Amino acid sequence: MNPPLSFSAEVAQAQAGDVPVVALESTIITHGMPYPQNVETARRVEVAVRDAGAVPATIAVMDHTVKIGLSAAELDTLAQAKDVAKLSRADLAYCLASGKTGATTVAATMICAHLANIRVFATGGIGGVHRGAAESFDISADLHELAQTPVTVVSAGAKAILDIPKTLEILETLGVPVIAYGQDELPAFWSRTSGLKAPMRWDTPQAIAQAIEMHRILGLSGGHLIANPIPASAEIAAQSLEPIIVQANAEAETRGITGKAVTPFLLERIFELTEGRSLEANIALVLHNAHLAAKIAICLQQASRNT
Ligand code: PSU
Ligand code: MN
Repeated sequence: MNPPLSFSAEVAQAQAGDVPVVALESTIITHGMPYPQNVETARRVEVAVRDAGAVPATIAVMDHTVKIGLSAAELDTLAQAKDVAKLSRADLAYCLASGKTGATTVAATMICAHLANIRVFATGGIGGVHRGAAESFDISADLHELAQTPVTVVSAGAKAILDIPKTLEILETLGVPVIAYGQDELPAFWSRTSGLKAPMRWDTPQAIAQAIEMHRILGLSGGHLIANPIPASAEIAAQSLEPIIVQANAEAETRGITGKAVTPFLLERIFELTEGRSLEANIALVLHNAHLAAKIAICLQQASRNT
């Protein structure tokens, strides 16, 4: 039996015609942003991918099927649905077998994208090592997925709510190439700076595509993490955000929030504490990542034609 994938007409047509496809996750819709901004953003991200010359495939689990590309109606239903499961590697088969609706995190989206033959994926920020992980052991499964599944994830760096130095250490241990786009410093999601030098840097989508292709030719497992700095016009200065992040993390601890609930809780509290500014920045950076992901997907297709 083949994996239960169902392709939207747009994605099926793109793949048949050799048009590059960019995967998009759905946890950002169900657990990362409030309604209606979540569905508005999801639509705009799809448009950004098309405008850059590729085809978007938003991925989610519905009715015992992995949807590779959602219809407008499916996207709308998902964005308003309550009790959608947040799916990582561990939950994917369970959700499919049960027939429940599930939104895919970075890890699960990578798995589904790979099954669907999609090599590039755009999101906001990946999960990573949480602050206080020495006690809580809270390290996102996204990091291990990057080590084993050959999909390039275009993000705005690791979220500033995380322990970014430890996140980089784990990525290094796991052998995941982390590439900053167009600058030396690793960006930190809402801001362009993190105070940390990125392990690698490239300045064009062509160069990124060539490196990805070489990784594949060498037979190396896993994906790439591309860290694309948020546009300067949309950034929130790291210093102004830091006290809010500290407060949100402290509240999560006091309230005993653990596991999958941590990241959604922190994002929501930061949204409230910044009076919506964090959401505006989040939307700007996802759109920006969608554009770069489409450009990389186009170059990757050209690069693999030549090898
Ligand atoms: N980036 C965002 N918003 C989000 C997420 C990422 O801008 O909601 C989601 C992604 O789906 C990511 C997940 O994979 O948060 C990480 O969750 P955890 O920390 O529980 O692994
Ligand atoms: Mn976690």
